[in-house]
Amino acid sequence: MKKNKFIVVEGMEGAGKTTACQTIKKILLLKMIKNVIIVRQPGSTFISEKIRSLITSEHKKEKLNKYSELLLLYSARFQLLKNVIQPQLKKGNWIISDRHNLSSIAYQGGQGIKNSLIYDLIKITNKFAKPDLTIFFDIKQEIGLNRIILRSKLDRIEKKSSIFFSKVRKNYLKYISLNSKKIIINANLDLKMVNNHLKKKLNNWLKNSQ
Ligand code: T5A
Repeated sequence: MKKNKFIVVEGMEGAGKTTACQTIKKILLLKMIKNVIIVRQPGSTFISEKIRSLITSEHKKEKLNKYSELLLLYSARFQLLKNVIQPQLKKGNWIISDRHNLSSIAYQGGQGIKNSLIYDLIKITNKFAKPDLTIFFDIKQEIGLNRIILRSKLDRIEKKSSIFFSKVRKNYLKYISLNSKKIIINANLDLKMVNNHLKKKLNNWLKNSQ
């Protein structure tokens, strides 16, 4: 098996991505894969975390323009790819990333930004590292949002309209179907079922991946 892999976890708010990143790490550990680093996007470097708080916070004095938001997200992504993901993969470590390019296609695409612009930025990210696998946690928006409401206060993006989130889900479903290196998990189910499905599908992928 290849020494390192770049695994991306994707899905809407409350789909269980952060929970799944820890579960994936445990599944890999059972296969004696111990050198695994979890990162989140936007975030996981000093500068990227500053950008994350800019993106997720409410700004009463000034509205964040959708193009500024896109470029901020990609600034955070380039910092993470150049300073963490690429060097760690070179060292032979595994990366699990909580979100990546597909989030931008889904969310920024959902705000009306043309895919051609996002794809130009994706081309640059691919020079640093390309995902070996994307695990998509598919959830109905109302179930995901309810989980988030139970947990904490909603952030700037989570407060957006249900029309926006239906566009996000539509984009996710369209673009994940075009990805040949994927696993799809029904994230509407209870955590035990989700974990069972994840374990089965990931072990199968590990068995077959070179
Ligand atoms: N964004 C991000 C963009 O617009 N474009 C981009 O390119 C990128 C990278 C921040 C925001 O940035 C936007 C999207 C986001 O709005 P984030 O913090 O990663 O990104 O986003 P969230 O999806 O909001 O993260 P959450 O932590 O809220 O959701 P998760 O990680 O999917 O869910 P998780 O694991 O934290 O679980 C949420 C709650 O549900 C429970 C958990 O215990 C937890 O309490 N839970 C379950 N409950 C019942 N059944 C299950 N199966 C459950 N699984 C988890």
